[in-house]
Amino acid sequence: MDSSKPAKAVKNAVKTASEKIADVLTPTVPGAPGSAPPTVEEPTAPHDPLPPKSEQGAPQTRTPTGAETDTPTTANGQQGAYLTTAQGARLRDTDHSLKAGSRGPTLLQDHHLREKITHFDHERIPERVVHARGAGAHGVFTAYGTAEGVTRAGFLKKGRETEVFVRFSTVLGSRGSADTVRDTRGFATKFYTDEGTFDLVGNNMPVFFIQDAIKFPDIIHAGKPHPDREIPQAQSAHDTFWDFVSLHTEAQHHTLWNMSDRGIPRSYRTMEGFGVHTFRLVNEAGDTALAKFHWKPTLGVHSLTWEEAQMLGGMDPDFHRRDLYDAIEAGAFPEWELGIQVLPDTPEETFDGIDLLDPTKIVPEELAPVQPVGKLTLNRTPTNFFAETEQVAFHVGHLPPGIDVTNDPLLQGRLFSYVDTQLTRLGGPNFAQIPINRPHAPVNDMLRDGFHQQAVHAGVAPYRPNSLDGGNPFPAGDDEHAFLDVPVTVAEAPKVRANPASFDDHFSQARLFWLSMSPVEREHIIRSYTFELGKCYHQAIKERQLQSLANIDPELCAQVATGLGLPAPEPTVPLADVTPSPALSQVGREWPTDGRTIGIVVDPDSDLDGVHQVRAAVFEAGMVPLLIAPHGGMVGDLPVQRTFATGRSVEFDALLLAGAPAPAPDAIGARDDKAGTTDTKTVDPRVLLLVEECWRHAKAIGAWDDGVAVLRQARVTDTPGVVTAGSGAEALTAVQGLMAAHRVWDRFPATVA
Ligand code: HDE
Repeated sequence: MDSSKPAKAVKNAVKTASEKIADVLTPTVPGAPGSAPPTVEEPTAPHDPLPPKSEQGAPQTRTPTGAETDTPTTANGQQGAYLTTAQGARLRDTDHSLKAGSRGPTLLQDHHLREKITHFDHERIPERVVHARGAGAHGVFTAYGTAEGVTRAGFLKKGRETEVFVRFSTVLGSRGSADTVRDTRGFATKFYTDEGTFDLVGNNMPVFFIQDAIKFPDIIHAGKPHPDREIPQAQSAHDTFWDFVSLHTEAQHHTLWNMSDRGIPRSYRTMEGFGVHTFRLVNEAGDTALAKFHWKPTLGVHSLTWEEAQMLGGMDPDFHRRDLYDAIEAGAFPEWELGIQVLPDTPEETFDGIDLLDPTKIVPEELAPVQPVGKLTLNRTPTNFFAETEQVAFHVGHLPPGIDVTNDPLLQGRLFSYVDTQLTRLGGPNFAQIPINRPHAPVNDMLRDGFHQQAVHAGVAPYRPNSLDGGNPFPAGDDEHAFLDVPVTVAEAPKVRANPASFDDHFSQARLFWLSMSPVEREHIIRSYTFELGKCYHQAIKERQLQSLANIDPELCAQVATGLGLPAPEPTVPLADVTPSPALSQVGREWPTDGRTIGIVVDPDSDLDGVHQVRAAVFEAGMVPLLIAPHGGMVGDLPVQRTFATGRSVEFDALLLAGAPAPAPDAIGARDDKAGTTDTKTVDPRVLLLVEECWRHAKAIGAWDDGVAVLRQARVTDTPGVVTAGSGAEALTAVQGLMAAHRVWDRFPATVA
């Protein structure tokens, strides 16, 4: 099979970048539902289903056993112009049940009613026990060829393009929970390689709470809502979480990552991803190496502020999925480089004293550089959430030849869990035949029958050895790209329930992480611990966690203790003498601003020509302008996206002010709480609130013309990151320059060194 074919199909299915740019200059902002604008009157002329939106993709139309079909992906969707039953019989009415007279009763013979309601009654499937809340996208992975020396995996050969599906997720929350909660994020990638599917099921943090899979139910039970009241939803700021992590101190390193800005990403597009475990690579010659996988986002790693995250939980609980879909629709395709840290495969399975089987440990990049091996581009949104994002089934055991597992005891347990969970979640053993899960390699297993079997297997001998089916299927060797279970020597040892002694070090790498943070990142960590522990009811739990903080760093402990009103304990272990890893810090560099959102405040008296130019320039820069005005509809000939009533600062990465709108008619507390009182204000109070919040969240703010008066009234002129300019173009240039650093960090000097 031509391995590059799937990727070509991806390319054909999406618009080229220049077509996208032409689109956005039209100009439109992303997010409108449906592929054609609706009419006011209900349509009555029959026609075929509308096509999907231009940025939407769908799983290839492969057969259940992996064969290409050359059928358009829309063939999996509804067909024809007329309403039918599930069996294809056309229907003339779906608005009334069949009754004995118009006043009833309803007749049991109404098979259409029963089919419709019965199917509806069974529309839900169990949500994932963890990572229930997620969003996915299709894309393509292009290999650089730089991994060819260490792995025989075909999809990593130079220039090879492989279709992928990625699902991002939070861990703790239910399927309907908010995107922006403080939590670890899942980053699971399905590579449809022509040697079998490879799933890299990772997180946005490189370490895990536990070292042994047998503790997974414990940590998840502790993090999920309390079993009696079922609160709180999707968060760790509660007693059971802190009870567990303060007792099970191997969780401290991961907990510190969660308390850092990594726990509240700005976007899925600005997250790193990590395979977490050490994997074993094997090359053509049979040589092995140990490796850790990393995803590096082109846009850099960026986070929300804690207040933004909390506000977004209410204002826009779908913030991250909306951001992902909007960015793809706007042509700002999210990109990551896949990198590997290659480590010698020694019998000790350690590197520079770090136990590579311990998933609570990282290997600092300064010790083993991350070598880029390919690029991932997400370029299509799903056509149907349930069919694709909900039904996609990842498994750490989906491995291509050239990549194998290690004895990491967490990974070993996962190898069991991921198939097991799908049996309940997807209703039987044939989940690999669901379109999003179908491999892009020929499937010739001897698995048969079961619920929802979609393959029509021929032959009489699904067993080996056989002669009745001519001996088929045949075992493959190295020449036929067979998967290789690397013949690692297992030392003779007694059966024990125990960890190696090296797993006992629970604090040194947590300290390494703390010491690698910039001052502002440390401030954020202090406030997270203080907030989360402040939400716990029991003092014993807070005291116990403070002890762990003392063992990580006395200053961190002292600052959190002050916030909690408790004494700071002394360390009970010697503080580790570690070398910081600057690569762990998120701040201090500049990154592209593609796909970022700029709010522009306008009113009919603003410099509308200037706004026109700025709006076009924002689109041209690959960002999204959202006009915020006193009322909906149009201001001049400009379409309004948000009003002072519907918009909120947290939606924007930066703010531009083109005018100083007087209080609008709805700027009264009774109509809009945000307005409060207008008694003393000449500018609409919602605009002042916008400025205040953007300022508080260290966002770049620019104004020109009448907009400058707003800055004065908000008392933020002459503060860092607030620009007054002679024109809209000038204001935008300055603001975009500031956005490259993500936030105006020097607006709030840190108090800790
Ligand atoms: Fe998972 N995990 N996990 N996990 N995990 C699942 O599989 C499990 C672990 C991760 O978007 C489940 O299909 C056990 C580490 C992601 O569909 C389940 C253990 C890491 C996703 C499961 C772990 C992860 C899952 C739930 C300890 C980071 C979402 C539904 C041994 C490296 C995938 C499902 C998606 C999902 C079990 C530990 C990442 C129950 C038993 C470590 C990103 O099988």
